[in-house]
Amino acid sequence: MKPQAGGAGSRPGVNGRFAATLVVLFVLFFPFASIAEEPVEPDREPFYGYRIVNAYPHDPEAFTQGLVYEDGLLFESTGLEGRSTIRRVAVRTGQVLQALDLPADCFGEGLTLWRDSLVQLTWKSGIAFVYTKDSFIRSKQFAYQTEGWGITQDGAALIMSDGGSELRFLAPETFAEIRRIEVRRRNGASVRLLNELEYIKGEIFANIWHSDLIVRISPKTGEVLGWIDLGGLRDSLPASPQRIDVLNGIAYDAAHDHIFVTGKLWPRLFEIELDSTVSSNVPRSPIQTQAHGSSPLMN
Ligand SMILES: [Ca+2]
Repeated sequence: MKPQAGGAGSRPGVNGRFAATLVVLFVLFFPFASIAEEPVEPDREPFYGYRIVNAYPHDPEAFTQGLVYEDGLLFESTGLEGRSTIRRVAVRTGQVLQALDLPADCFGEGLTLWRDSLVQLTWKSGIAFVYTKDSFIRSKQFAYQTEGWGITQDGAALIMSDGGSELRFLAPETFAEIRRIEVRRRNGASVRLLNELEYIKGEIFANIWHSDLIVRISPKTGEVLGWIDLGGLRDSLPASPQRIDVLNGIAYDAAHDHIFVTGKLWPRLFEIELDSTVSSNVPRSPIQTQAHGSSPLMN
């Protein structure tokens, strides 16, 4: 399809002040405890634009929770009890080439590749399943104490989110915690609801649950490096018999420096290219931050 601009381009001014006023009104009239909707500070944390390179079919029944790309194929984890799977998917057709059901009481979550294995989290079962990459034979499993949301890896450690503002670095062979970081904005506010993850060129990209935002994170410090607002992708989603749910799913094609993104029950998978220009657009999705220590919402 024809590439489209997204995100970048506008300048601050009347529109920015109007949007800021809307944010202020929102905070005044919806004073939820522990969640603060903040106006964007584009001079402090850059918003990066993007360009749609391609759009492909995506199974509208797939409640996408984890997404990984390798050699022209996607590996995908889907959620919901009784409907959770791990699957191998052809990018261009969206065809599911191979799928394995999870136990009916398990809710599939994040997914990552580790050498010749796939590691899949479950939401509340406290179990990570490990499969052979080629045949989906379940080779072992790990136990953990937190909720499982997203997972990726940096070549040395697995990196896991639990819906809060922390990311845990785990030993790939034992799942033992090595260290953890808290994701914080430059103003000190922690960023919660970190969901699906992808390690891209030395940064961690994370979906923020219930928003169309991806946050770019320093793996060393947890500092927010920037944002991408993918709300514009919804304009390119066709009508679907299913209720289209939230953005979720980030996979990286290093050979082309492109990113694949989709969402829960989305009928499209998008291939995008990041724009190096920094946008001052106010995002459609308010950024949710909270004081340290508050508990995450339900995934
Ligand atoms: Ca991913």
